[in-house]
Amino acid sequence: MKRVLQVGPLKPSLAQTLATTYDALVLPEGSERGSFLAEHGAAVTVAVTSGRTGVGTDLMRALPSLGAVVNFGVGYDTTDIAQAVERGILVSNTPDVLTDCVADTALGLTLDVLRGLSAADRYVRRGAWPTEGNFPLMHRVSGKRVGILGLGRIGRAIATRFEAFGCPISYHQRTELSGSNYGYHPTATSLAAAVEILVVATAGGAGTRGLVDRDALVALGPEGYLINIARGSVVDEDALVDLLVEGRLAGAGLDVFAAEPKVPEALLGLDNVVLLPHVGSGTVETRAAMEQLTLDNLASYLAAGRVLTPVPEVVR
Ligand code: 8YV
Repeated sequence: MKRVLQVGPLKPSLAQTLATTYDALVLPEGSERGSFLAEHGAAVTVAVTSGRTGVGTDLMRALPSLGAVVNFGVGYDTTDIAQAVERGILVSNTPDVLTDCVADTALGLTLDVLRGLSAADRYVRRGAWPTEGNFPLMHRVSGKRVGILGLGRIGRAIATRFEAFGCPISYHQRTELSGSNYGYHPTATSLAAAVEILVVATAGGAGTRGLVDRDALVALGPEGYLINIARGSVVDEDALVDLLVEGRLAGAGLDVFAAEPKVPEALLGLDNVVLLPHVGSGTVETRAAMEQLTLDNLASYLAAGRVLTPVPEVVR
């Protein structure tokens, strides 16, 4: 008997399908968790979770029969991939279907920060236009030098959008792409030093933690903007806040933070910073596609013991 476990909150319609079609168990929070796992842990063969929650080290250990983690979201840094690989546990995510919306969000953040759209909207709403006059001049997006950290599916979709704005593109990631027209930089800091807008589009997790460190942010400089639609862990958030407060960065557009849903207090009063509550893929259309792909992965695992879109680490 294959038992499905829901781990963490999920889109309500997805949770509903898990309950009604798959009779899924739901992992409780807090003190009930231990007794729940003692009773049901051994029966669970597949966990359905989201990138926000994941199946971490201890939970995975408490599920000895686990064969698959089906993840709603492209990012899976909250799941213990090393243990999954070691135990032969499959892990799936939801790539491709969210690429366009996340890339659109990166462009939206860029336009908003450089042109001050949210700040100008606040200016109108607080009645400042008739009393204080014209809104200050802001900065042009078209033609700016853009650096992309992580030229995967989402990074490439962001790059092609910026190309339509006439922006020269360069990038950094571990390996240089052969045949790319974009300029390669061997480090995040050299990329940051060369561009006016640095867009973080790399996967989260241990391999990229703090990749955009204080040096990289200093290199981006007082005329430079940071856009992050990836994971807060990729950027040294304390350094980012310091430099923004000190005026040593021109601005930032952030959809992700180090300790969501906590947003550093010091950013709340800054008009050159746009803060979003992790909504990169948050459209009706994209979330429906992510839900369908999650259910397709689950059905495939239950019927055939394989997932349709495995994460690269578990592809055998
Ligand atoms: C989702 C995301 O909000 O796909 C991802 O990695 O960050 C977002 O699309 C999130 O994963 C859903 O839980």
